Amino acid sequence: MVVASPTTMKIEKIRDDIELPIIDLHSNRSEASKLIVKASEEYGFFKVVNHGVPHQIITRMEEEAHGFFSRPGSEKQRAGPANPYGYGCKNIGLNGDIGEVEYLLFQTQPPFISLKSSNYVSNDPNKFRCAVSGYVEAVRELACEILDLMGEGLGGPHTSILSGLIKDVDSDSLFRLNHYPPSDVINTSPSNIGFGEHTDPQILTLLRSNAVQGLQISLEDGVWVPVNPLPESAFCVNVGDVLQVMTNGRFLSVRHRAVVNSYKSRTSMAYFAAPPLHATISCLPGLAAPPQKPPMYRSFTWGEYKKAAYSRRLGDNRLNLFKT
Ligand code: GA4
Repeated sequence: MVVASPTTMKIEKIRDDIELPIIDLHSNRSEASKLIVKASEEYGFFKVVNHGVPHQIITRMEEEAHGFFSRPGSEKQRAGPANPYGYGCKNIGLNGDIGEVEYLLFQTQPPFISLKSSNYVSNDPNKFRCAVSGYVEAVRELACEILDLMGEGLGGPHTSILSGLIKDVDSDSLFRLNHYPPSDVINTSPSNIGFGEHTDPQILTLLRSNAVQGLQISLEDGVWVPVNPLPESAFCVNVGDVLQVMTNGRFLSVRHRAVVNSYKSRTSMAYFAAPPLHATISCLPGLAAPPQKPPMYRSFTWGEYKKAAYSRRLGDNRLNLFKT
């Protein structure tokens, strides 16, 4: 399908939906690890089922998220403005990006919940805080499991380097709740872009959404591919910029976006697994072999990379700044 984007009148190509690889984490370990590596190389995206995150932890968080987004606008605004953490409505980041989305963005390390906004997220802030910490703990474990499977599948001496970065007490991981209102509510906006195209700066992202379609990924330049939101029990996983650097470009941090294309509202919950700010990011041992295969990126700290990301626009290519 070819459509003209209403804001830019740029012609866009949208392909039929794809079903991303679905990896069963209960299956044979070496098989699962091979499939995860293959999907990370080909798509930078895959889904996991039988992931071990208890259903009630997910539904409790979904209910709290729903409760928050159903509050009157004036109440929600008290949990903002996002700077970059807290409640944001339409403004994304700090450099003028906008989208048809409202969200709550948290740091996951204590004292994430002491941020001023936490008193305004619910009539029972403690219940909200418990839901967030239970969810974050469970998805962090899942992220570590996936990173260990990646480490094993990549071979080399240090299979737990990746998960070690997330387990660190200083890990800079984030948690985000997004609400994309139904498109019929957006009668004043010329755009159907909920969250504009970008790559995730971190190591790995674990996303849950309700059954409403909205996520699109860009596999070839200029062609957008909608991702089927099913199965609902799955987590959608994607490779972030740091993992592309650490695998020397073998795993792909793929551009993606969220569109508001439905009469139903879409909610999503994203956990962004990140290293500590002081951690040095460089290619994993064994994945660069100079002179034939030199490291594609220079070493940097996560703090340095995060600063570069947060001082630029959403759609900017940040990895190019660190190429060797
Ligand atoms: C994209 C991934 C995460 O949602 C996020 C986003 C962050 C924000 O919303 O504040 C950024 C964006 C994200 C990348 C570039 C910068 C920072 C908005 C933006 C313009 C929380 C993150 O870590 O990077």
